[in-house]
Amino acid sequence: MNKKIVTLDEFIIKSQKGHDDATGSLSRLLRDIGIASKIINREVNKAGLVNILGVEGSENSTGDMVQKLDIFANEKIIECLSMSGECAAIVSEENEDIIKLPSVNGKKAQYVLVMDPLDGSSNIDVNVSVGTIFGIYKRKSDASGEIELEDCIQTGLDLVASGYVLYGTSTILVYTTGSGVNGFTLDPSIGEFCLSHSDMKIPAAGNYYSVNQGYYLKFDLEMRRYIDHCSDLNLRLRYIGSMVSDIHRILFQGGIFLYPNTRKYPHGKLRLLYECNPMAMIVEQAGGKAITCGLERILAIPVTNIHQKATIAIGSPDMVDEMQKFVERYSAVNA
Ligand code: P6P
Repeated sequence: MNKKIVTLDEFIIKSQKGHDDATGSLSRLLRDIGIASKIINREVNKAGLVNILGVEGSENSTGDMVQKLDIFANEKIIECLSMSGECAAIVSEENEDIIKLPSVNGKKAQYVLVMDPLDGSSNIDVNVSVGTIFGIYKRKSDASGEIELEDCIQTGLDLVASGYVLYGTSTILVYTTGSGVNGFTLDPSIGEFCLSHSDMKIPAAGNYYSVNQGYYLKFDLEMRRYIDHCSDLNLRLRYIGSMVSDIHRILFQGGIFLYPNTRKYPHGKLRLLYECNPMAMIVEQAGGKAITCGLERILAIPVTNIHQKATIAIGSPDMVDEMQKFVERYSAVNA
């Protein structure tokens, strides 16, 4: 007998039933993200055909060259979330400033979305998987007033939901609202994200480590010693330069992903608010760990500006613990 299909919409509504105070706003917001992801998926899958490849030429707020698909993804998510009125503001890697969304039918939107609309976009032209990363906060200020910076620069511990969409050999949406992690694979034949991975748990350890080995000589001593240790253990190096893809593998098969500080990126390259925090919430909810290379818990780091950077070591708990021991042993700070 065929297993019952549980769509993302059904799952979201069923999950909401567990929360008496739920008004349905968060559910509608999550469904809006699902809709935007399907539209982005359609374009990502035909990027090579409709000449939306190629570098737009402009630089985004983080100084990266912008791909046209980045802009498309950014605009689609903003458009979808503007229609339902559940989101009061958006922080995006593609926008220097906070995007304030107009009220819809007088609704007082309770939520703020932080996102990297298309992470790993430098891979688009070579047909390597890319992803959307998102986090959702409940605004702190009164919903009848203007959005304030404090609504957007909350720590990761205040996230009410986080997720990512990986546009790969199949398209999968993985998210958590703080009660476990579930994965939904897009079935193009019915245009629905269908529950494919229930209550995901990361293995305690794995055979993969993921780091840009090209920067090895630019890493601090403690990171080089830990990377040497991974190599001594004959772990497999897998790094495709797309954070969502690299961490997705580790979530499923175990391992550790590292983006340490280098001379070029003294505070790390990845963004705390809309890359590190959402991925850290997901991995922690799946039983993993996420810390900086300075051993701070990612989710607890105070956020002072919306494009703040952080170093990160994220993945299987036993492997993050072992990396921590190397930092404690070899770090100049502890010397
Ligand atoms: P590097 C993609 O540009 C990204 O933001 C992440 O998806 C990825 O993990 C990282 O940067 C790759 O950076 O310096 O190794 O090319």
